[in-house]
Amino acid sequence: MAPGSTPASDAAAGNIYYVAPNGNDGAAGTQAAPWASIARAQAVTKAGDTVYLRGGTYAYTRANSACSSQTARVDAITLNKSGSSGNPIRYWAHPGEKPVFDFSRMTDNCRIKGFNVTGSWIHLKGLEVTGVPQNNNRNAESWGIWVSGSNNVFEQIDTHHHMGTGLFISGGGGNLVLDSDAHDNYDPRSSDGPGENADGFGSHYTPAGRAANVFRGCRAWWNADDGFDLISTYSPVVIENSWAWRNGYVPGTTTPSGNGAGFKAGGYGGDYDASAVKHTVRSSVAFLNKAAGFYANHHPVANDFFNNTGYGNHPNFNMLGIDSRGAAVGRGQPAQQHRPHRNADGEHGRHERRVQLLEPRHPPVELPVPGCVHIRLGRAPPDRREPARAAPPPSGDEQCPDRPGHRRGTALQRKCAGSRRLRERWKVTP
Ligand SMILES: [Ca+2]
Ligand SMILES: [Ca+2]
Repeated sequence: MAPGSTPASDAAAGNIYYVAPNGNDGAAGTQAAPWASIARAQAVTKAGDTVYLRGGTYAYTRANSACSSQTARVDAITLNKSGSSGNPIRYWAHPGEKPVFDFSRMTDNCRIKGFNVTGSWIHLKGLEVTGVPQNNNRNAESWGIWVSGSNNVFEQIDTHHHMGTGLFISGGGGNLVLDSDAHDNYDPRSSDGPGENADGFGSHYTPAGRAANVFRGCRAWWNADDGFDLISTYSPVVIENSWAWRNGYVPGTTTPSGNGAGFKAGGYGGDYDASAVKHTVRSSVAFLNKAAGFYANHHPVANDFFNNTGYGNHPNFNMLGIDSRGAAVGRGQPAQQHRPHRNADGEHGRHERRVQLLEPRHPPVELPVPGCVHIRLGRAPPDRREPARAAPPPSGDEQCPDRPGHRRGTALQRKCAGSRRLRERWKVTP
């Protein structure tokens, strides 16, 4: 198919191009003759165009510019061409395929951004992003995906095993992070100490008056610092229908590492800031995080924490705020929060929550709403040096409210299929 032709079945109005690991940047960018790099695609695309990334690994060994010092910042990929409202530039996984951007062999001796998204109205979908390193110990962290543009969409992104935060919004507003995962991020060479800055998702430094950045349907686990972190930002952030667990540990272990909050919703480094805005965390779940599940982090105004569930965190909810004199003060009462019950003997009883932790997402890829979430620890208490245990397969009588458009039988069939894979991955004995 030649660039410029648009199949009637495709929603995109603009041109369609192709990039593949075995492509050639001197080629035509067609399905039959794809380009090799996303950079080559960006040079041609304009608002409304779609670039399909074929499955396979796109391995990077050096940034697109040189380090000017050991503390300079360089990018493997810079997305600086913007789409427009209603006509984003789309960089999408080819349907049914998994493009993997592997930055683990980059050797640049300074701070590295895997993707640096400075443009706006860009839509990334279905990409796996992994392995951004720290190649010296003079910086706080590197970053998997850095976002300073606005009105971008990051959908079905799997960002993991970076020496820094998985997806870091810095200054942009109106971005949507949708149905995405950030996990196993750990910054062992951080100048602040090992593990101190590798969050799953972050939103920081956005000036006042911008549209909210939104995280919806996202999962953050086994990040060395926090699952979600909203410190030092001046426009609101909304986190909803999202999960955070096992943050604050060296990935894959229960060795303590960084701060370890599940959802760290605001704050300004412990200082009172009169420009603070209200953030919202709702319909979300935090469990087995090293520190608080839901944490206000000295925020100067009361955030909205609605309809959240905390289990096995330390503590589940910490609404620590700060007043104008700098004194510690409780900021707001979380509404409709839930802490699963324990029986008197300490065993986790019938009201415990059970989660299919790492069940692959299925179309549609939204996470279950909390009314359908069940956390179960298995027989191992959370402080043993072994991974969190996924739940055994659902019993036949498990009651989960159906989402609109879903039949219960179909949902349960998926859960049972997923739990077999979980047992292998987590060595769960039913
Ligand atoms: Ca930290
Ligand atoms: Ca953090």
